[in-house]
Amino acid sequence: MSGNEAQRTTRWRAAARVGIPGALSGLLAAGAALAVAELSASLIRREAGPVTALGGAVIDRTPAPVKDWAIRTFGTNDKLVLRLGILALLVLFAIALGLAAARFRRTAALGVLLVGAVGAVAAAGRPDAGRFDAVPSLLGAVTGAAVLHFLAGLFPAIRRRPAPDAQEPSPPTAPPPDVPPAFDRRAFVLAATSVAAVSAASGVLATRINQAGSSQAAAARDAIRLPAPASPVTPSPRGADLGVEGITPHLTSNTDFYRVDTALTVPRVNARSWRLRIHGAGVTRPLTLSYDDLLRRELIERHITLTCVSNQVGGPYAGNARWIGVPLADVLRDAGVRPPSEGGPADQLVARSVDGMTLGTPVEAVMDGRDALLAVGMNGEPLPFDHGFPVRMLVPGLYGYVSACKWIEDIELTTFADFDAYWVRRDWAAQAPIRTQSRIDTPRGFADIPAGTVPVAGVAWAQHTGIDRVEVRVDDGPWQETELAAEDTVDTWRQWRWDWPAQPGRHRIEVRATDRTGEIQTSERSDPIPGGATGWHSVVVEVA
Ligand SMILES: Nc1nc2c(c(=O)[nH]1)N[C@H]1C(S)=C(S)[C@@H](COP(=O)(O)O)O[C@H]1N2
Ligand SMILES: [Mo]
Repeated sequence: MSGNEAQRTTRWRAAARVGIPGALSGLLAAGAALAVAELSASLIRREAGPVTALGGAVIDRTPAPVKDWAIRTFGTNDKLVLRLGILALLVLFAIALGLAAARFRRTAALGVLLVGAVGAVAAAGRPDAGRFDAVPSLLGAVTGAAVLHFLAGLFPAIRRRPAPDAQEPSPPTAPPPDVPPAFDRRAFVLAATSVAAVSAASGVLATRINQAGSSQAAAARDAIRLPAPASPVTPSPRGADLGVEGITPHLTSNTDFYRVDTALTVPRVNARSWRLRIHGAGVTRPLTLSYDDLLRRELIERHITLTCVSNQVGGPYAGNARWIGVPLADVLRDAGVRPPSEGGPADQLVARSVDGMTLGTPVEAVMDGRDALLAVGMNGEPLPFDHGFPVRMLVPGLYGYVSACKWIEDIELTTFADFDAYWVRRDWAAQAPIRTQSRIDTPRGFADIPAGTVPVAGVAWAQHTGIDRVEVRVDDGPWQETELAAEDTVDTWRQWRWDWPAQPGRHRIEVRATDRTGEIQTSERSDPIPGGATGWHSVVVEVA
């Protein structure tokens, strides 16, 4: 080993001696901060936890194209990816601050406080923030800073070394400058282990408290018996399901139903204390309704196909369920609301949810006779938490983001001129009727299939207008009329099928639908933003 190498090795050893306890202290401080923050959030409000609050703030500030990309790339895992991203960033900060603490103990502790302050600001700034939502982040920050300051006091500080040629005479009693001061390894390990143990225990306790809250909410939901609807659903006609292998079933189960929302933790609303307030322009009798008030009204049950505006051509964000609810138009009339066509002053209904989401719906559409609902039931059970328990809105024919407010708690009558809802502020259209779409479910894209008769099948939707025809073509050949499933209602999607005499080779299959007004689905490709994707779905398959 050359002298130079030996010197380098010694320097590495010295760096490791400070670096390892430094990084470790940073991570332990972050762990302690998060544990204390999550524990206090479990007692104050689950959503006030710093990771959830930061995630929510990030979601709200993410530019639309990035959000679309995230939904496209990660699908419904987008929220998990976001959480992991935030945690990864915190780990990096923690290591950096821990390393800095070796030399700048107080500054590093201040850095921890600063990171915590960011969490506190994010938590307090959430649209649904409670009065104490900043507290968990602040408690966590103080804990983290104290832990880092304390641990950093136990490991050797990096001292400035005199330059090699400095002729500074040192008093004979001073220790040689290259030797780090003694490091009481046992004391550090003991302290680090204690911090880790207490943090882990707090984390477990926080999880337990959250789980207890969740199972309490689940038990309360399970105990609910929905009354029989005064107007039950007309069963889907026989033949609404064509029974083709690989096709989307006509009715979507609750577990298969897509979920799209900005909620990082699904709200668990207590139906007993839940209230819906209806107020605003033209409301002559403001109402506050309880869950029981709704259940005492006449309930109707309907099949309605819901679609998300961010669905790509051929995408999965559409589902058809059997919903039970109160006709929203009746409730609005009770409140004295008249639609614009009858001289009412409000053309927009703004729904607000317990998690601060706002959705703006045309009053005219809600009151034009369609089955707009304050829904309480989905496929025969109370709404699942994921889908808006205890009450959500649904308006056949309108994309979810302008109509289907989950966890609703407030309805305000206003105008489109006066108020932009959440997604409208992010450049999505203020008014968005669902665009006619058709999708090939089978065969799947890039499937290898044997030559012969191949069933090509899927679904098409044009909610509240109806589907009159679906055609497919292969390799730009002539359009072929498909067999349409029996129509359930104009508010539901419709299956279609065509038997393809498939010859060997690579082929491209395209589909297009015609709605009840006779309009053929446009071939022009457009992005989901601002008002929903257009264009024909196609798949390429290999026939052997
Ligand atoms: N409170 C709340 N309601 C919401 C949303 C949301 O983010 N928050 N997303 C809307 C959107 S964009 C759609 S497409 C539907 C999706 O409903 P689902 O998750 O039950 O399928 O809910 C709507 N209601
Ligand atoms: Mo959506």
